[in-house]
Amino acid sequence: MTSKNLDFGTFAQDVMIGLSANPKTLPSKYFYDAKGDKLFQKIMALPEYYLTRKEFEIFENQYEAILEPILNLGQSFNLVELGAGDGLKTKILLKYLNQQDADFEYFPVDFSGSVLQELKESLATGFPKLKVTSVEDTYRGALKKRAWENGKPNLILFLGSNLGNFSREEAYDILDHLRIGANHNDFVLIGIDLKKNPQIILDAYHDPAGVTRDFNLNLLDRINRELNGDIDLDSFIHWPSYDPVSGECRSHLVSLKDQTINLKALDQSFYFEAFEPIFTEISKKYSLSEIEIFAERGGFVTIENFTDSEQYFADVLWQR
Ligand code: AVJ
Repeated sequence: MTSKNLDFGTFAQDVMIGLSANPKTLPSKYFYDAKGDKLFQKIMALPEYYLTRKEFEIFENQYEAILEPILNLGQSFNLVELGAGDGLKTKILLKYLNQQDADFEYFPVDFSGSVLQELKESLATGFPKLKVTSVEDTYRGALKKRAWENGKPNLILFLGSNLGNFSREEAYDILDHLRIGANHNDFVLIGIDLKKNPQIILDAYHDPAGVTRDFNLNLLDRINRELNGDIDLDSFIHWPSYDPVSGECRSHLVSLKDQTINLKALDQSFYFEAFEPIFTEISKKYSLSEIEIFAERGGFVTIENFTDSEQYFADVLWQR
């Protein structure tokens, strides 16, 4: 069986479980098929989606300080990236590491095979001598298998507020996997979206151009395409909300009417009451003090918190 078949099985199973639950849910990791990857690229270019630009600013202005601790080891090392995406920010690091003649290998990890393929191609052009080994897996799967383990120190990147896609409890579980997956003295750089004016946060997930709406609805479109569904996408609306207490931005798809959807590939139907929601994504925001508690509970020492000029975003550097 190929890994594609495995993914397909998992998607079918997870859709089955999610739509049978009350309240209904669908896992956000399934946003990222070829169409979802393209939509996310468009999201990153939206004026409202400040996250990417802010983290880019941090990297552009502070790459030397970010890389100083790993370079100071004076040894060959591994650069591991969980959720590599298009690698735009990472390329700033790669460029500097090349200038410094650093001896390292790059291990991009992503759940999307199409993303890894594109990344590999763009790296082959921009960084022809770079040793790249891509890992198609979930964060937890990759941290358990540790395809990069070769006795060298690791700098593990977990950028782009990807940790925000997990609730507090799940985030603790991911951090456990990180602690267990990292060796003593390894470094971890985590990109975290900070709590800020709630309007700014909500706007980032509710753009007037409707790109985020299409991104969210792609889950239903993907069900139609891959599971032979008959879902009328116009009968659902994209509904994000932000709770400034928990820092949770939560996205839903709300059924505008009483309806039954049929998924022929699963030989299943699911009934929706009018205005019944499907919970699709959490994008959690943190304060710097909450992050410090995370580091301590996770068994890491904070080396430095890098932030942008407006303190919208942080990249925190921890050592195991
Ligand atoms: C890629 C998970 C960081 O949560 O901000 C963007 C995904 N969802 N707009 C985020 C996303 C809606 C994004 N992450």
